[in-house]
Amino acid sequence: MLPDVLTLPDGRRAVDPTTWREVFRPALLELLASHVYGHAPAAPAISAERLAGGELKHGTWEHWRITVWPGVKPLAVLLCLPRGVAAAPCYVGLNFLGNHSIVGANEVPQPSGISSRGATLQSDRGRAGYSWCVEGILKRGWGLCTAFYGELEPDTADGPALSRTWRDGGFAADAGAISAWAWLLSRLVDLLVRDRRVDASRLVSVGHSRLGKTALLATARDPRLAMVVANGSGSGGAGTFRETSPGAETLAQILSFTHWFHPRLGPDAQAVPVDMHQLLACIAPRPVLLTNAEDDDWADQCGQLRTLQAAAPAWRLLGSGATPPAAMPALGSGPDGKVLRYAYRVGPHCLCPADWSAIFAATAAELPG
Ligand code: GTR
Repeated sequence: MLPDVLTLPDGRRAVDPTTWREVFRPALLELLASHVYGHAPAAPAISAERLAGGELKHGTWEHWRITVWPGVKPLAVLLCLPRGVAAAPCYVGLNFLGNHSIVGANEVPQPSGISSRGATLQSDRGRAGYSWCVEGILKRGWGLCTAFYGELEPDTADGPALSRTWRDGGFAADAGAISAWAWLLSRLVDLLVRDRRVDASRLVSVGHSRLGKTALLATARDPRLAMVVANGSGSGGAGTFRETSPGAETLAQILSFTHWFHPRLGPDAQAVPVDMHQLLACIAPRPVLLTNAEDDDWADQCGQLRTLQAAAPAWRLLGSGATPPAAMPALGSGPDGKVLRYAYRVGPHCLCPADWSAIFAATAAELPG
């Protein structure tokens, strides 16, 4: 059984929107930080410069370099903006293969840093354009802001990590990589909110798999994100630790990625005082879209719907008319539900154009211009 989303482990209950906002949500975020992901510091003021740019069919691309933390090497950011839109809403998320994989122009640099596969590859140039549907995003008048996830926080157990730099700076020493990646996603938000060409009220975080977990945590923490899309996020994302479906990744299994989480997180789900419906609840009353694939049992497609349903009382408490789907939506039928949405498609674990069809439909419905 998942614990009631409106009750804290110490028995305190959220009874109205004020206690939710002032006591309950901060308490949930603290439980998530101190038992699951680790803490992240408040943001220093970033500095940013635009270094290159070019044309795309339905817009433009720009390469930015932002300094996110004193003494840490800069982060390369790719910003794509649509043509002819005064203030464009924007998708924002980290990518797996490098910015050059999304826009293949030679002037988009291949980032340094380490993913779980190792260094970025020149042969990936332009290869992930398909996953991100850049032209489809631009054609709809939206922008995309992204950075390579491993540039400052490598996806290895022993790499020099941002979280270690924070420790040297006197901050908590407990941040896992997901916490650091979520913090970096918010630095992209820092860049977007000061750009007049962007509609800062319509920033939607997007992430796949471990970066779907990251997008959920970033949106739970950062109220400037208006909506989240988590694709195949699974365990430690929209897949709970306590109620794992047969064939889905368990807490004990995901702990093989020790560096993703707080060092205290152990394999006994019942011993963790917080679960993933409470992570989702920290996003309330903002819209959530979970997208999943039929051949992705590991990500616990059915369990994720239960998480969405278990989180819904938080939206109701805040007066939102959110309604998650009552049952698994038909494959390929589009994003079912209201505010709390779920889309289910055929195929394997990946971010692909069919996911973007659902993302475009859900963002148009939830965040109309
Ligand atoms: C898997 C991991 C999942 C998911 C995935 C990914 O190996 O077990 O939780 O995060 O990696 O990020 O591709």
